[in-house]
Amino acid sequence: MTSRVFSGIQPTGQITLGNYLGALKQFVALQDQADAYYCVVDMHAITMPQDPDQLKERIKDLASLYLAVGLNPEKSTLFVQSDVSAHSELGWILQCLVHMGELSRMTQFKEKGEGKEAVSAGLFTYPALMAADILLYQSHLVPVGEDQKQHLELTRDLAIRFNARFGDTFTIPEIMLLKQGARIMSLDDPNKKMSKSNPNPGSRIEMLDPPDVIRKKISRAVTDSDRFIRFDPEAKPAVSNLLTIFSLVTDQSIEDVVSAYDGKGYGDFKKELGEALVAHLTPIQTRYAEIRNSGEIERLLHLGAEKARATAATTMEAVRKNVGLGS
Ligand code: ATP
Ligand code: LTN
Repeated sequence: MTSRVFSGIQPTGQITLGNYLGALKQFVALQDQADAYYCVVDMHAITMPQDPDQLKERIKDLASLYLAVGLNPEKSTLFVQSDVSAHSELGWILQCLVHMGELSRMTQFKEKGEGKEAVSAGLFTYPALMAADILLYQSHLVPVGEDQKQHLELTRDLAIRFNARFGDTFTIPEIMLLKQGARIMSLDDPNKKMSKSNPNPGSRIEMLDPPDVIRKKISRAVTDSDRFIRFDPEAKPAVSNLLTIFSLVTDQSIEDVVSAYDGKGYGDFKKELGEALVAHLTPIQTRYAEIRNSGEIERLLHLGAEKARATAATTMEAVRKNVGLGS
């Protein structure tokens, strides 16, 4: 049996190099080996306030980027979460299974809610909706960045609990984390993950940044105090992060990159990293512009939603029956 893969990204801002290297790039690699479902998780986006017109555009932006990085709608199922109402339905049922204590321990909730006057209940119960996304498709593998590990562990616990209480219903999913790239750090602070919601745009490379902006952001990225280009995430987190990025966008091992810059300074290294990024991202940006302006995206998402709905319906039938719901 081919394995089933599921993952999702929120349409909440410009997709960063962190999202790409930690998640999107793996999505593309997996589509040849698995039956993959990739979702634009718009219902997750509204756990924080969103402007409706902007959200609509961002959904299409993100779907276009899925295609531009190489996802093929004939191989994978690409769709928007809110087009498949079973996500909300199973999300509710799982909210009735998850414990308040479990949700309180989620670090993403603590980070995103911190210092805010009003935090939505949806932001708190969000992991139940994420579990629903994954379990609806009987997913075996979930490629994500490291920040999602805790949510994946909770998803597994919920699937095990559900199966024990109501009979075998869900496949228990495995997390798929990259050894390298699972946590790309901010360019202005190597102790924080690169994030699309960081108020400082200089902290991240966005997938659609123009070449000069990419070069400038890399030239201004913080480095460590000594002058040596060495991979040591503990002692030299900033340079190690740049080495990881260099290695991933040029498909070289970190050792090869380090030896190529032996005896050279940060200046040369950053300049060439900027060029490597421009070379990697320019073709993606060209494809993105073609796709985004083609008017094809709505049709593709419509087809994707139909297929996703059919798969989700089979799971929901079993869920309703096993829980004892309905007339
Ligand atoms: P925010 O940055 O606003 O907190 P996010 O980028 O973490 O949001 P999503 O857009 O849903 O949220 O993330 C999509 C995927 O990208 C997830 O699998 C997430 O783990 C991964 N990801 C996000 N940031 C990084 C990063 N800095 N390094 C590696 N992977 C990342
Ligand atoms: N929680 C994730 C986004 C997300 C997701 C999913 C990822 C929602 N549903 C299902 C994988 C599988 C985030 O914030 N990055």
